[in-house]
Amino acid sequence: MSELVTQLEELHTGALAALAQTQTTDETRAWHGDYLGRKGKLTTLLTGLGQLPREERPAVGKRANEIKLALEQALEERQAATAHDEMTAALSAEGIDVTLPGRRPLTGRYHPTTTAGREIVGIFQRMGFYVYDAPEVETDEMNFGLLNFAPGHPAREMQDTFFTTNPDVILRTHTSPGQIRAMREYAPEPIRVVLPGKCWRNEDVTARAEMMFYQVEGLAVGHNITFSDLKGVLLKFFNEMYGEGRKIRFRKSYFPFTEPSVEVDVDCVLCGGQGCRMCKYTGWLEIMGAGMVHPVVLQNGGYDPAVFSGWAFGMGIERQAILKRGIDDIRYFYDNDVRFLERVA
Ligand code: FA5
Repeated sequence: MSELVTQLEELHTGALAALAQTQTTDETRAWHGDYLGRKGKLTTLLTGLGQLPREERPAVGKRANEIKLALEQALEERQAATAHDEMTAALSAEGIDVTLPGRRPLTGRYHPTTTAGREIVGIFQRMGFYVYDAPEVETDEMNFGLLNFAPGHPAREMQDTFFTTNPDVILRTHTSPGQIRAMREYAPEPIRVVLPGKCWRNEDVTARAEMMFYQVEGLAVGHNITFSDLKGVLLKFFNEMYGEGRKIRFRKSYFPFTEPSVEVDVDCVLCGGQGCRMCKYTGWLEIMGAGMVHPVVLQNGGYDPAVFSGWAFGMGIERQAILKRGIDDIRYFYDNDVRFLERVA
């Protein structure tokens, strides 16, 4: 028997013993490199085959092949065993304890502006108003001209405007242009609509004013619509929104698109009318502008002012949410601080 065969047999035994020691897939891979790889012990040993006498080579070669196959087979079995052990260990480490209480999945919630907006719109819907959607990007004509703001009239400066690169196209500064759109769609039928939506004003941001905010516009046009209907509808609204017994007051005001015009205030719910930062120490919160639709605006909407009359109002949605939930600063609404959104929603 040649020396090489003895070495092969020793390698076989040694390799099997080493393989039995492996515990992990990584270790079996390393073992493969040590014995069967291109620079492994078996390959190295077999380079001696060429030095053997010609007649011995076939038998030794055959035995070498058998050993190689046997080692490959043993490796396959060992790898299957270690993979199984590893899987079992991983499963038991990550084991599911079905008796543990479940984890509550995170769910979204409505933004306080959405909640307040829906609440406001819902109250008016129950009084028979339809919801009318109008665009957020408007023409200067719709936002101002048709609402009776004369060109260059100082009233335009009441609402600092964001312009687009086309000076005739602006971000609407209030929901009132929707009045014209709704009237033009329905005239000469009587209408009762509310128009909720986003508005922009190029203003200094303070505790009471944002650059982007939401309004709800209200509009009623018909044959015998009076100022006292407006008062009745708004009283009903405030009692539904803030509970019976709320105090409101009308102050005379000016809007180019209403005549007469009023500012509607509610007693401050934060301080109960005592005076605080929110109400600028007056005890009253300014909630909305309102008034009888100006005859020129009725006409621009397609109604004959000799036959039809109407009133309109516009209120800030955030201001309602502030009142209802005792928030003292409008800037929280769009800061996107989740702690605020979770607390108030
Ligand atoms: C108007 O915007 C009128 N279009 C309202 C109106 C409609 C009058 C129909 C008559 C008839 P005013 O600028 O006052 O009016 O705004 C109405 C309300 O929007 C305010 O009372 C306030 O609640 C809200 N608001 C106005 N500017 C801001 C702002 N920068 N940030 C937050 N809310 C605002």
